[in-house]
Amino acid sequence: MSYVEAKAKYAALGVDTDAAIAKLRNVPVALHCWQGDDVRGFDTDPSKPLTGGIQTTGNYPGRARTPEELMADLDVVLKLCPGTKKMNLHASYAIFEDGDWADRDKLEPKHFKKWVDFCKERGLGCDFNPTFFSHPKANGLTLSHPDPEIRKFWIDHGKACIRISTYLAEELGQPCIMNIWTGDGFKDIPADRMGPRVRYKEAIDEILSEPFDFNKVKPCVESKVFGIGVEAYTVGSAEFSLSYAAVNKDRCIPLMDNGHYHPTEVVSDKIPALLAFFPEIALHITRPIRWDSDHVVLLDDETKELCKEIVRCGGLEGSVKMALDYFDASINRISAWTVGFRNVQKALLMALITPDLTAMQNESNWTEIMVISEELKTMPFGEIWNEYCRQCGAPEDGQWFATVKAYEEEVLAKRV
Ligand code: RNT
Ligand code: ZN
Repeated sequence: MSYVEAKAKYAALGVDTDAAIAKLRNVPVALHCWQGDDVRGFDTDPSKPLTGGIQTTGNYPGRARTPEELMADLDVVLKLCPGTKKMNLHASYAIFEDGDWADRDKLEPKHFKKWVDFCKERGLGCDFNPTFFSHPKANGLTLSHPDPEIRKFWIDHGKACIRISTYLAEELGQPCIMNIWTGDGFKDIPADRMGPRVRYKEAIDEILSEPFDFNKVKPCVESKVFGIGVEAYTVGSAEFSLSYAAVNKDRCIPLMDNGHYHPTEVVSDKIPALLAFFPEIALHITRPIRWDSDHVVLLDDETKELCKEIVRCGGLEGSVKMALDYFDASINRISAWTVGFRNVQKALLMALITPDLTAMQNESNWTEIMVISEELKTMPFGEIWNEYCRQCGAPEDGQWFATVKAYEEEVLAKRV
């Protein structure tokens, strides 16, 4: 079947596929730099393990070890993915010139100049994240630490990151979403649950007292249910983070990561709940398996439902800031990046060409909603997707993996 035939089938359902394609092409989705090097970054000893409540597993060959390698890998991914991409960096990806190393509390915009050049050359915006993990001072607690000196170190890191985010936004002419996530928590039952949360709240207040323009820098607070090694208690729980964002709406937005909830909760349902109260929300799109395992995003039911809610709730108009967040070290990392990014694009496109059945719902016509929803599953979506890829100058399905294999042979396999 050709695109023209597929388009006619959707038109019969009242759907304009050309308009859907045109719309999706301009919606930014942030591509996380950390899939390429297993979240290691460049500012600490690469032989040290990742700490702070997140973990990568696997040792597939070809991990990027330097900024040059990571950028080269990103270039492959950017070419293989349709749509508007935006970079997403962690502070730990600072690039230091010889002898110029700075600790996290002393990071400056200049340490991200090479990333700005990278983004400018490719017409990308850039999001940013302070890195409150994988550091000698990140031992269990950071922003909620009882020791005021450690707390101050991390508050200063957060403030430095606001300045860097302003730099990124101004240089690249697009808002920078700056996400605050810490793995602060305890392995076992705490004696005091309140103290760390009050300290965490005050520490975020201090970070956000650093001057910034909320139109340029969008600080977020990301919640979590638990992490490996901190199973009993998470300082930045769902209630904590959502409440923080709610009472600081003028300078902060909530971020939901769909790996950070109890396994029967779904972020798709939480999107309209939050948008009833917040003009803007942010998402980390991932795939949890039993826990926050950060597997590559698939085109599975929840990814589709999540994207359906984003589209239905008007999120593509800017109220939902989308970012990927996963890291699989057990498979080819370029492929992991590409599969996940393409799947989010697929799910968004699928949502855009799904007829709006609101009127049927309002008439309690659940019978027809079911019939149409089920029959949509056998519509020729692949043709619409391939047309989208063609219009974006990206490879269609079936046409990109050979590039990854060749790159693995020529480049990744030589990284030993
Ligand atoms: C960890 C959080 C956090 C990180 C990244 C690297 O559970 O999801 O967003 O994955 O910041
Ligand atoms: Zn996340």
